[in-house]
Formats: sequence, C-alpha cells, structure tokens
Amino acid sequence: MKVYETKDIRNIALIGGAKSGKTTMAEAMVFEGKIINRRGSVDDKNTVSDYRPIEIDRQHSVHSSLLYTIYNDKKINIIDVPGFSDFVGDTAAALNVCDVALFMINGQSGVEATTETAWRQTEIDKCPTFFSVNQLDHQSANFNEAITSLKDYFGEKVTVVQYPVNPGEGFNTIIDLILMKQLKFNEEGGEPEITEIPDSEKDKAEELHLILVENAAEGDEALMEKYFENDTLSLAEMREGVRLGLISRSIFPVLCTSAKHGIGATRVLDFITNSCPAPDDIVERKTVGGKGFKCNPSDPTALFVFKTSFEAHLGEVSFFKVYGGTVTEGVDLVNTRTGNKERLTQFFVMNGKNREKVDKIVAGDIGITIKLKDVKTCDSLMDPKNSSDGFEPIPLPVDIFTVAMSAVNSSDDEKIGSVLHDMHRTDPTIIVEYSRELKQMLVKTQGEFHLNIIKWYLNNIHKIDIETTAPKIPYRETITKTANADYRHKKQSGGSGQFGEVHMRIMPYVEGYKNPTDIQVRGTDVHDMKWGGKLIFNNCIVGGAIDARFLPAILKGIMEKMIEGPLTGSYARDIIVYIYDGKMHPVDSNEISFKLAGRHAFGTAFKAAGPKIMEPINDVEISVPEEMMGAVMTDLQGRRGIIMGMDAAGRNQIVRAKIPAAEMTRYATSLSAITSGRGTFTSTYDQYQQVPSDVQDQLLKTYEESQKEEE
Ligand SMILES: Nc1nc2c(ncn2[C@@H]2O[C@H](COP(=O)(O)OP(=O)(O)OP(=O)(O)O)[C@@H](O)[C@H]2O)c(=O)[nH]1
Ligand SMILES: [Mg+2]
Repeated sequence: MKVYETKDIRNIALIGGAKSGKTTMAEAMVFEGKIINRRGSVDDKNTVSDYRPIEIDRQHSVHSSLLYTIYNDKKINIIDVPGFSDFVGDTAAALNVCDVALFMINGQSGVEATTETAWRQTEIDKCPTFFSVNQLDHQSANFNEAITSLKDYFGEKVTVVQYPVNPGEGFNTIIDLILMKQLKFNEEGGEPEITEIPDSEKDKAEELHLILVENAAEGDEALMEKYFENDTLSLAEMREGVRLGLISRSIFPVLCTSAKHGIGATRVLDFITNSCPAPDDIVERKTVGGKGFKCNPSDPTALFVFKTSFEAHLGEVSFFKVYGGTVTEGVDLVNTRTGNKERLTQFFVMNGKNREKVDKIVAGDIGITIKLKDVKTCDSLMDPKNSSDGFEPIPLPVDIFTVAMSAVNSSDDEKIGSVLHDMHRTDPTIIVEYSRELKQMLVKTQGEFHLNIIKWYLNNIHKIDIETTAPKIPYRETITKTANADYRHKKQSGGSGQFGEVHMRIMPYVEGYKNPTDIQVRGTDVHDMKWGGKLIFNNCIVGGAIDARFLPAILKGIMEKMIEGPLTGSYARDIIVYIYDGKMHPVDSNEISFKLAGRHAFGTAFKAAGPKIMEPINDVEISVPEEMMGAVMTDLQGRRGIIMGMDAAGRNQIVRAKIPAAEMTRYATSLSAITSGRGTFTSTYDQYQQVPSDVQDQLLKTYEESQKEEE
C-alpha cells in the first residue's frame, strides 16, 4: 500500500445514536473508495465493520472497528463506534485519537441520547465535528425536524451544507451549498450527476448558501474581509473557511445521506478530503510533562495505544496513532509506563476483519501492531531518547452498574476470573474486583446492556454458565451509647486450666470526645481501621489487676469482634474501649484466656450500647432534561435520597443528592428507563450513616435467617 503523508491523512470517528447507520455508512465509504468490491449490509450480516460473532448474532456494533478508505488520493481512517450508550468508553477512545467526529443523525429521530453525551465529549476534546442526517430514504425521515433538533441542542453554529430535494422513498437528490450545485445519485450511490440548481430550489439554496458563507467566513478574519469585499467566497475559500471553522468549532456543518443506498457517500468523502482538517492541522497533543506533538514525521517517534483487542489468528492486537516520527519495522521504543523497551515488528492497516501488512506508519496515521510484550490501552511508546513521559490517558467514564458474578459450576470460578481480566484489557470500562470483605467477585460496567455483552461472551465463547446478583452492601456496625461488661473466661481441664477476667467500658468514638471522669486512663492506642473509622483502646488498669503483657491479647479478642461485628458480622467502627479492671490467676492465666475474655466482654458490651448498623451513602449527581425532573425526583424519594441542590446546565438540570448505596444498585437501568436514556449520573462514596430502624430490623432478620441456613 502506498504510504500517505501526514497532510494526506484524515482520521474520522463515526459517532451517533444506536442504529443511526454508522456501520452502514462506513461500509459505503469503504466501498466507494474501492477498497472492497461489494457493499455488505448490517441486515445481511456481511459488513467489514460488524464482523465479530457477537455483532453478527445481535446485528449491531459491540466493539469499535478501525477501517480505512481512499478518496481524492487521501487515506481516510474511520473508527466506527457502537452507538448504544453503554459503549461510551469506545466513543471516548475514538474521539481521543480522531481529528474529526462525524455524527450520524437518524433522520427519523433527530438528536438521540448518545448523540448528546458524545457531543459533550467532543466539547472536552475540542474535536472538529460535523453531522450527516441519514436514512433520508425512509418515509418517516424529516430533514427539517432533524435540523431543528440539532440547532436546539447544539446551537446556531449548526450549519446546513446540503439539503435533500426529495426525501423519503426514492431519495436521490441533494442540493449542495458549498458547490452550489444539484447532486443526483443513481440507485446505488456512486458518483453523482452534478447539475445546476433548478429554479424551483434557487431561492432556498441562495438563502442557505448565504448563512453558510457567513458562518464559514467567521472561522477566519481574512476570509471575513474577503467576504465583505466581494459579497461571496470562491469554492476554495469556502472550503478553507469550513476547515478553519471546524478546527475552531465555530461551524458544525450538516450533510445528508442515505447510507443504505450509498446516496451522498462519495460527497461525504469529498467533504472529508477537501474541508476537514488533517492530523497536523489540529492543536498539538501534549504529554503529561507538557511536551507537544503536532503529528510531525520529523519529531522524535511517539505513539499512543488507544485500543487493545483479541483478533482471530493474530492474538492480542494494539491499535495506535502515531503522533511523532515514522514507525518502521524493527524499531525499539520505550513504554513510558514500564520504562521497558518494546520492539515493534509488524504493522497492519485494518478494514474491520481485513488487514493489510505495511512497512511503516507515519505521524498522523493509525495502525495496528501485534506481539508486544507488555503494552496496555493508554500506553505511550516513545523514542528511547525522548521517553521521560507519555500522553495523558483517555478520560474514561466511571462505572455506574455493579453486579456480583459467580460461576454456576464453582470449578469455572478461576476461568471466569481470567476471561474477565482479558475483557478488561480490551475494554477498560469493564472493571473486575474481588471483594474480600463481601466475598464476591464484583463486575462494574456502564450498564445492564454492557453486562449482557459480558454474559454473551462467557456463555457463547467460553461456555461458562454464570449467575449474577446484586452486590452485597458493605455495612458497618457501631454503638450509640456507653455500656460496661465483664467477662470471666475459666476452664478447668486436666492439668493447667485457663483463666482471664476483663472488665471494660465502651463508648462511641466521635472527634473531640472526652474520657469519662470516673476512670483513669494510663495509656491510649489509636487504631485506624482499614475499613474506615477508629478503635481507641485505653489501658485503665490500676493496681496490677491484669498484667500489662495480657493487654495485647485482650485487644486481639476485641479486634476479632471488630472484624466480625456482633450484629450482622459486618466490620465495626468508631468505638472507644476502656479496660479498667479484671482478674488473673497465678497459674492458669494466659493469652488465649484474655483474648477470649476480651472478645466476649466486647460482644456483650456492644449489644448493650445501642448498637447500630451503618450503611455507605453515595454522593450522586444526575443530569436530566428539565421536563423529566419530576419523574426523577419522585424516583429518588423512593430511594431514601436527600436532595442537596439543583443547578441548570444548558438544557439539563443537575440534581445533587445523597443516596444510600443499597438503593443505587440498579439505578443505571431505572434512570435510563425513566428518561428514555437521556439521564446520566455519577455516584461516588461519601460517608457511612446509621440506617433507619426499619432498615436495621430488616437487616438483622435477614442476617439471622442466613445464619440459620448455614447451620
Ligand atoms: N432506510 C435506511 N436504513 C438504514 C440506513 N442506514 C442504516 N440503515 C439501517 O439501520 C439499521 C442500523 O444500521 P447500522 O449501520 O447498523 O447502524 P449503526 O449506527 O452502526 O448501529 P450501532 O452500531 O448499533 O450503533 C440497519 O438495519 C440498517 O440497514 C439508511 O440510510 N436508510
Ligand atoms: Mg454500528
């Protein structure tokens, strides 16, 4: 394959709502570039992009695919991103390395939830963005409504560059406001017949052209002047204006297509090659340490791995974009995460499942390599002379949906662990953790849909039957008042016996607490519990009632009960203990006796000290369209939520609330259902709080029952 220079490369992320037609569009682009000689379709399960078994089975994209096409002697890399909102991690990765985002808008439904979230990501990445209103051949497609919806969401910089003359069945004709021509496509796409704009469309075309010219000129002062001088712009000036406007995000052009029939596809390619920025037109990408790379082949070699996947016959594949230099076969680069050298031996350019071997990849281009020793997504591979730091990682969304997963057949448990570990490598938004406290394997995802993908792989590819349940909640136990307890451990068996007696007082720990006045504290140990909170252990023994050497054993006994709390076996926290008296036996006292005495005395005192169960409370931030606020608030009340505040953010309202973690386990699914996918949220642990008494009664009952079952 010919090597394309940086200025002749375009990197496009195909983004948009589920089933808007991204994969179909990618297929049309690859076909029109003559890279494949037959246009497949998602419905016939034979596209280059949706080639994986799961995608063929489900007939939608599940993983992003890297494709390329050639048009106007430019190489266009395309990342086709799955549209369901749970795959937001793929969107983040694609936008991180692509220089332009092409949003496919379903002409039947306008701006969808995923479009809105992906748009926010383009704002963060400052990514040049344009739209194509697709499915215009559909009888219920409505171009004007789609434009209204786009402007409504994204503002007046949304600019019509093309409009359909005959939307609906038989759609084949477009007025192009850059070319100021009519484009008529034949049934299966291809190159259009270009004619003058018919009289019937002239007024509308002139009016929209003027808006386009004004918006295009806004991207550049010199162009603006030219426009004022001549009242219009030449084709080259228009293209330049649009290109600059895209870069500065002062224009968001809208094209129109029927990807299914290839209508408009060649013109989209033409637009990409003539009006979209090349990789070196974009602001430089900085390393963590502030070094800048502007996709220049003369810079030291620098590349960024944005995706990892497992491919048939290749094994683990690393997808990368070159930001500096040219990578050639056999080059040694340093992984800035590990400091180790990696030799890159083979490169390929990809078209979904098809790949072609190449000798080198220049700055600005995207490719894949295989057989790396230790490289993960987000790693940077740098010239050894310039390898002190790497690029910022892709900003990934936090997980919002957690389940506990186990194998139906416990002999598969280990296998599940290793499969999930591999899944995390290829999709870092899948997080797997084994919780020792809960004794559960927790799988954290972007939602139930995402989880179902994991289940599909485990069932169909790895043949493992699994069960998922809501994760247990890491409750804590504490006390609310002071109590005393004594315990004598005494055992007489044959020769030496066991004897230890402990008198203790326990009191709730709060910051700034005061010791009781009737007890004299002689020594204090503060223990920070690794599960949060404190245990304060006070030695108040007078007159040598208990030898100092037995105190550690008493503490050990108490600790055992702190680990397995007296109420429900959860960790205990925030307790002050005073050991103020006891008894020893000159022969029979030993450590084990005092440990047991300490443990029992603590258990008894705990139960008398107004014991309470505490639960984790999360700080939750929910973003929803204004009109859905009522439903969201009602739902929050049912979750014992406390509303902390509300702010307006664009079209949305942001609700801040404190909600018990126990009430949040399926929130991703509920919020999506209440808001038709428009609501988003984040949830982070804030603090432990005592549960209300009805919840405590229920928890005690459940624990009692589970203990009975175990017996
Ligand atoms: N009528 C019509 N149908 C289309 C068009 N483009 C795509 N479709 C159909 O819409 C469905 C979804 O198309 P895809 O290309 O898979 O959409 P996608 O955006 O890649 O979907 P996800 O990857 O699941 O987000 C398929 O049945 C396509 O045949 C179009 O221009 N016109
Ligand atoms: Mg798709």
